[in-house]
Amino acid sequence: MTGDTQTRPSRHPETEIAYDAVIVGAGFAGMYMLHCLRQLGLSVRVFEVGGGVGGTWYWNRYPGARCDVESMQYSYSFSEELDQEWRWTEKYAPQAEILSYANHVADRYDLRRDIHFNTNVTKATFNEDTKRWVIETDHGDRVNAQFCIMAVGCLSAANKPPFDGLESFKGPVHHTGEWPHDGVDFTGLDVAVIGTGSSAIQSIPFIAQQAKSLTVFQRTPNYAVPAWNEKMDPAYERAIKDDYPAFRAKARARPTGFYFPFNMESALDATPEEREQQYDEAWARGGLPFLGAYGDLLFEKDANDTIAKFARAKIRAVVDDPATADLLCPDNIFGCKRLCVDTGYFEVYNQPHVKLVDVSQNPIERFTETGLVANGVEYKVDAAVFATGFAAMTGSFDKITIIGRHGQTLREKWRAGPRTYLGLSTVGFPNFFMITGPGSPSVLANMIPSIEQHVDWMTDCISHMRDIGAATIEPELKFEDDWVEHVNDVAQVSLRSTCSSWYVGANIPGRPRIFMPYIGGFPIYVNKCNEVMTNNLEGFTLKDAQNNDGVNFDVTPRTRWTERWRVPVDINIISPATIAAKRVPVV
Ligand code: N01
Repeated sequence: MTGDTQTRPSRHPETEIAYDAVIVGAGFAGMYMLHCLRQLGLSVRVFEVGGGVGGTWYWNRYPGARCDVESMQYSYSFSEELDQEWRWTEKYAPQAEILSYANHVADRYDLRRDIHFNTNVTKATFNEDTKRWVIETDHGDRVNAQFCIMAVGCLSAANKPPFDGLESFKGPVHHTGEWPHDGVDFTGLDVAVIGTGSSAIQSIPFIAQQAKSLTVFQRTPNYAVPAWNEKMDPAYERAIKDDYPAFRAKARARPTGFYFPFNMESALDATPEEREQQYDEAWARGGLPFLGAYGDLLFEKDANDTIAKFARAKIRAVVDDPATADLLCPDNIFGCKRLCVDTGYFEVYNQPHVKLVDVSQNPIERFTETGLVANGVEYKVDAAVFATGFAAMTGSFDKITIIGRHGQTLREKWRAGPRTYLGLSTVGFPNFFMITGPGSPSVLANMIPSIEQHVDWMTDCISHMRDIGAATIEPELKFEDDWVEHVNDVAQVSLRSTCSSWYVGANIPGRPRIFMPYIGGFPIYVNKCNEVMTNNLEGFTLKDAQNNDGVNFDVTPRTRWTERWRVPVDINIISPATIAAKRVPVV
């Protein structure tokens, strides 16, 4: 399978260098973590497997890739100057512009000098004697650090199904999450796309423009709402920039961490005519906010049925061939899998050179030298695109051998599913932090605020540890167990816990089924983190270098960084009243 082909840097491996912190990954999380730790005066090394900054947006360069959170909200909020100076050109930013933004931030804050690119962290081991992490890379680096911080991304470990015969296929195979930097020219080629998730739905219209023929292999159809993307409206941009902090604050108070209009009424209280009008209006706004048409869509099956029916009718209205339209219509919960946002996706199937193949009943059998076989038919193709997603949330951790206390690996600990305290840390792995780890809102919220909030919390935590002379911090088992239970309990409130999605690890055979992100809403979660901080890091054990706990540690941490995350809760999903009413839009 092709992918990023960067040459390895000609640098000497770093051996036996002691850092205060090592950060794994230089996406938006690793970059901001580096920026903050520098301000504390820490020495930091970042290792990044890619050839540049940007993480997800460095790798996912497939045609049509763009964010489906509005660009005015999908950016760092830590600097008013940065907010004011950067100008987005479209309502929803394309991948290249988001990557330019990441590079702009890296330049502005001179981040690259502490980052080693093209370097894959292979192993991280906690040394119980020195209380330091030893971090090893495929470049021969072996450094140690007090803190090991994982900024590895939630959707970064590509899922490449091991189809029989794949190695015999003569044509190129590209995964959307590892797209070649020089682009791919499909002109005149017969192309197969496997998968119909967000990446497929964004890329298929572009691939269809070039390919001689395009065959899409669909295991599960997906709902998609039009983006109605447009050039940035300068008046809208001005209005937000006139008081960006107030706009950011409004967004943080929402369960999703981004702002959009929504209606808290029940879909079931409306007449069919009222519902139709409401859905028409929400559809006209487009994108993820469509789910805000009513408050109970993700909580009441009967309510969800009404929006699912509306969305299916939209598909049938676009797709000319009724049999193809039938195949494209999902019959599962609307928004149960991550909702897709499209531009001209369903229309593609009206083009004579595009064909949809249903592999829901019988999986793709095998690849041959010249194509692939499904339902007993060989489809001859020149190139294949795997839009097959990711080993979500935990896949990037699994790729590294992470060894905590008593030689326990993280893989072993998480064999039955990830266990964390607040998605920030995990028992048995002292001084090991995860930015947007499983058990935090992460993928259910706006990623960049989720990242910033975690980084700010960690920065206050590390600053506090230095103030009081603590050598290690580790969560306590009871608190971790309670948090895992709470994450599960809250998930049960939502219809999202009921379907086979990557949220529960169901997209890849053999993965444990557990709802991984925290669905209770961003502000509730943020306030919980703040409470833990001000309650003297409740649920964590801090120890000094002699392994004593509790000595001189009874000092309330300062909250210099987390201060900006004291947010009101606009909607509270986890109060008993909300659970009873089951009403909250969560996208
Ligand atoms: O991956 P996916 P993605 N045989 O897992 C199919 C974010 N994102 O890269 O549904 C045949 O959603 C699989 O089938 P099934 C966003 O959070 C955001 O598209 O498992 N098919 C599915 O159709 C998104 O949710 C943006 O039955 C196989 C597809 O491959 C997440 O990333 C853009 C198969 C994978 O879909 C992941 O999206 C892009 C097999 N063996 C992504 N294995 C935006 O911001 C898998 N499939 C807009």
